[in-house]
Amino acid sequence: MKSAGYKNQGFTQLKLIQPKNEVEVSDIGGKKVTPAEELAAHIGETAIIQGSIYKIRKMSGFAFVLIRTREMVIQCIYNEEAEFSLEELQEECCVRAKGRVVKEERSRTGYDFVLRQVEILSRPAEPAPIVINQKRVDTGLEHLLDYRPLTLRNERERASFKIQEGLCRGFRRFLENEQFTEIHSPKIVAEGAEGGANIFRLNYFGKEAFLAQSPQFYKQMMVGVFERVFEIGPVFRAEKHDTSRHLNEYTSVDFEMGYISGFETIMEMETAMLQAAMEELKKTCGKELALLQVKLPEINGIPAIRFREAKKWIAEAYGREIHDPDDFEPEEEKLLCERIQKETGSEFVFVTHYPGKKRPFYAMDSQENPEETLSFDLLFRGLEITTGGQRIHSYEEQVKKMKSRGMNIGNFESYLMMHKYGMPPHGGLGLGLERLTARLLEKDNVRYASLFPRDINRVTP
Ligand code: AMO
Repeated sequence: MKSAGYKNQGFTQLKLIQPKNEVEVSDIGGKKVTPAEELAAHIGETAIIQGSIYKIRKMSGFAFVLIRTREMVIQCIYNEEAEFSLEELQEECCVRAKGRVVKEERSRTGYDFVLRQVEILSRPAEPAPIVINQKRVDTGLEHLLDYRPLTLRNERERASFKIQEGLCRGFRRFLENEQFTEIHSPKIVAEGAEGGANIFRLNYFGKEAFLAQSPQFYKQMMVGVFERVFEIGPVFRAEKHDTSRHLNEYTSVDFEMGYISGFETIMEMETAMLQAAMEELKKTCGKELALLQVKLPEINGIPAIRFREAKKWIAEAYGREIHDPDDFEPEEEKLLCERIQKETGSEFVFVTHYPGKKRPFYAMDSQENPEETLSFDLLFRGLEITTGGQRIHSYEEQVKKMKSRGMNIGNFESYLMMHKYGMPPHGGLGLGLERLTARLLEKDNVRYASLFPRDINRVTP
């Protein structure tokens, strides 16, 4: 449809927006901004780039001007070819720059960009209160988080989140390939799925509602619809303790699938999913992995050990007393990983058959030992990153288990609808994205792996 057509209908101000119109770079001529990734193919040519001035380093007779583009930091050279004064530039001002791409082996990208003209698009109102353009942001975690909109601009800081994005892309590609359907479940819910006290309560127009602790109920319901589903989205936990592994809002990577032969099917799927994500990182995040010197784990199968056996094993190997026979202490998770790695070379370990006492009501109990559930956790480099397992699919069995826990069945009518009207044997898992990212980057606090972490003391920025 042409814009003239609109005029005939009596409109005068109506404009037709064309898909992806090229940016008009009026001040410096030329129309097209070349993505940094493509510049290497334009050696010897004139090109236009856009980004923020990351750093200006004056040398004798010339200057290095680093421009932070959406993909990478480009080393630009200010010399006699420039038709503007270096004084016009300041750090964190946003520019479009026209210049020449020249081969330069010593540059990280293999080329330099020799500046000729710049168009200043905006200037900061004040100089940054914290230095962000050194190799690392040299400050403690609290300060790093206080200035997050700024500190994330640091090359290393932002690289962490390109890696996190790469992980999600790897998961998504893998799951799509395995014919999982991506879903988006509600985050305002009428009942908690995971039990425990860590649930946020809402006043929902005078009624009580909650923030979803997980997409558990909904992903199960959707197994009845699509058989295989996944979701990558926010979940909420009112953690009252300030720990290095807990956030009040985190990103949960969930999948759920039907027609499984046991919870082992879920562990096999997760092993393959993690393998695929590591391959995706190698393929698409090479420069970030190199910058942060990330050691990717080798995944050639993941060893599995029963919970009770693992507890005993650690107690004996390290001469420790068992304080809580039904759960791991953080230190035990570390020791187990250490020992497993020594014995098998794997940085991951599945711990299976968790005691029912510590598992939610939807977990299926083991036939051979009803005290245990057909569930597992996955530990990676000393930290639990996943919980998963087989769920109860029979209506009678589910109602019985809920009653035995003193739960009010009436509150769970909509959840139980799927059981009542037929469900296949199914199971799934939830993986904490920040925990996985933090361990991958060998950070000792999950907050480093969250863009804007929420904890008991922090809701800003
Ligand atoms: P669970 O409650 O164990 O299981 O959570 C699954 C995974 O989420 C991560 N995690 C957290 N990460 C950061 N901050 C927190 N406060 C936090 N709490 C949990 C952990 C954990 O392994 N519905 C089940 C999963 C399932 O069975 O499908 C669930 O939510 O990495």
